[in-house]
Amino acid sequence: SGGTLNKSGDNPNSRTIDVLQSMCDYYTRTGDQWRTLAYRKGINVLRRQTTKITTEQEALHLPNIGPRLAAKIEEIVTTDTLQRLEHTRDEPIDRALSTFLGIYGVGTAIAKRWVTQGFRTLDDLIANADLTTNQRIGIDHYDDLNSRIPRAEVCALGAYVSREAAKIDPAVELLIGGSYRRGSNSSGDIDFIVTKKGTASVSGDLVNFLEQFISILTAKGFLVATLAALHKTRRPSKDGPGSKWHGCCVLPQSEYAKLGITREKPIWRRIDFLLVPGSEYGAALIYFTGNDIFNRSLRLLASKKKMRLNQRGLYKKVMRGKGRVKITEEELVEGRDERRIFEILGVKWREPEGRWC
Ligand code: DCP
Ligand code: MG
Ligand code: MN
Repeated sequence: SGGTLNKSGDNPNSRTIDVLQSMCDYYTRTGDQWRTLAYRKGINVLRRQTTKITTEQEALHLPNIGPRLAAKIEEIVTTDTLQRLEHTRDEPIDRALSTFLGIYGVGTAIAKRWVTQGFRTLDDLIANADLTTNQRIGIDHYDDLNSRIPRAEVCALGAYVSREAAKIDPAVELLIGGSYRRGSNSSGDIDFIVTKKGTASVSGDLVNFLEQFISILTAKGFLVATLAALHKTRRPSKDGPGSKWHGCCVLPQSEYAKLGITREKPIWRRIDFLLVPGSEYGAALIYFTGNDIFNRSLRLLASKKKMRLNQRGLYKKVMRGKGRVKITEEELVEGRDERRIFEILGVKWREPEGRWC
């Protein structure tokens, strides 16, 4: 299966996918889990098509696409939109929810609370809501943070960051995971996996590196906001979120110029760093490459095989203990090697480009 087909944008069904995705987002907001799932499945099937699906009949022949979705696909192709979707635009509460969910870090609970409190617009929030620092950043840079980053810009950001990293510690390796590694032609953010060969923990070299790196990149004006600060003293745990830093960055004008783009005002981009010891690199690669649905199905498969997969490794449950005292413990099976984790799980290797669900 050719991975390039998955890049939304150069897919012949990209307009259909976009409209269905908006409809899917609507059903997610209204809490309609059944329709949300049906749309997600349908979208993923369309993503894999190499030709444009134009009629209800053609759509019906595809797996996971029922009569209702098939009719919607034809409606999108012939009218360029969906009546049902247009109707949602007249629902002020849904419009408000949709706007609020676009604020970084805001989930359904907060968005719904604001709606209940009578807020409908970002200006309402700025004027009257109790906002955290991050929510304020998310509102002040709403348009920037809601625009996708073109692949070429992700590349440029990656090159800049790697160049600066090498000046501090050339043995530190940076790789861009997330949708970029899956081959997407645009990304919501830039996900850096930061590792160093021979490390079994992030404390020491890796944490020291990132601490220094953040302060240098901030001084240079590349990093412009911190959304989740680096926890240096986090106790190591099997499930812990790991050492990460979340924030915003701007590509220097000179780097934009190299791309042939002139910008009066630099665009704020979301950037994440995840610190990973060499011993956990494979598991972290799987987790941070995603997508989230693919990760969920791998974890489910692991649990069916009496194992557990998380971003640190693949574990198996073992029974220990003498006499009547039985203790179930977890033993690391594999953490370092991405391919080995697939093998042990009994899953055929999938290139990152194929990991869309
Ligand atoms: N991830 C996950 N479960 C979550 C959040 C993230 O498994 N709830 C994993 C899978 C994601 C990866 O982390 O692919 C990176 O998270 P992002 O939110 O950055 O998602 P993507 O990079 O996949 O998409 P986008 O282009 O929107 O950033
Ligand atoms: Mg991402
Ligand atoms: Mn991310």
